[in-house]
Amino acid sequence: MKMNRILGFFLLFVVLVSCKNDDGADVVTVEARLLSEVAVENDAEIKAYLETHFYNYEEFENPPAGFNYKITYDTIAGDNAGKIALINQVETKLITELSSTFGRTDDEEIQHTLYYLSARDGVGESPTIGDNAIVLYEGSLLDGTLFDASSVPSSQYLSAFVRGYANGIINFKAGEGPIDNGDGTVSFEDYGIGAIFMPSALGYFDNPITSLIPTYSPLVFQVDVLSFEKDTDFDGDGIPSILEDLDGDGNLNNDNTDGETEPLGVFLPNHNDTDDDQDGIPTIEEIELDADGNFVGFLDTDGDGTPDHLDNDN
Ligand SMILES: [Ca+2]
Ligand SMILES: [Ca+2]
Ligand SMILES: [Ca+2]
Ligand SMILES: [Ca+2]
Repeated sequence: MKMNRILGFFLLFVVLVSCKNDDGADVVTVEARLLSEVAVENDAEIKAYLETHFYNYEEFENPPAGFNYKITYDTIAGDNAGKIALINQVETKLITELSSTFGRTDDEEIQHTLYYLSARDGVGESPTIGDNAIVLYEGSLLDGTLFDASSVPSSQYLSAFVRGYANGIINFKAGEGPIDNGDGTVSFEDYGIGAIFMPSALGYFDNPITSLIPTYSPLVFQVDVLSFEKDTDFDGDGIPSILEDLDGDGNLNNDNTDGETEPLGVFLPNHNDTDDDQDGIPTIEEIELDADGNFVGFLDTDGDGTPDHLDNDN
């Protein structure tokens, strides 16, 4: 239930489109489908799409004059019968999701496949799941219905977004920039461009952010990873967010050292908590920083193996 709350919080955090209530007083009911059942169905749907579609890889290989570097898709048929299918160009990553994330009590733990496509490699590094990334994005359904798009570069703390999106972006490389154009504008060059195909459990599952997305729907995102803030410290406690993933599973939202003692209704995972052990001493005062305030390392004053900022009896 606690995870559901935090997911709710983060979903609110990422609402980038206007949500309208349905007109009238009709009661909308959502069928509570099993995570395991939806996972199989979504994966089959994504695979069928990837097997029967290609993207404009020839344009990315030899960009025509004025090419806009947008990924477009078409069906493999007719004149395009010889194109290389997306399924042969994507990479995959397995991500386990729990039904309890969605408030379910059936204790399902299901592995999902995330598919991602790099259309253009960036010249920079890749962000981690704990970083702020500066991106342009477009979200759509497999049938091409666009449900959200950025109009200007957007700074996004990746761990505040749905897992499929964040876990896709970290595979792409940023470019160079921001480059000051001297006229009050900045630009980015040679950044990574890619696409992400995700099952609904790595997206919005039974609680879409807009009525344009059907419940339990797979999602497709196109992203331009312009830049990122290396070693982002989201809660400002002196520790780069990525180092607050205690179990190292690539999910920052399931590490909450003081979860048992946080006040009712509060669930602050360590990357979003300025006093991680709730001993009243801010984390930033329980770690080692250099003279400029940069993170140096953890302290373990009583030598019990638990660092001071996670040790409430120290
Ligand atoms: Ca974790
Ligand atoms: Ca906490
Ligand atoms: Ca923290
Ligand atoms: Ca503390």
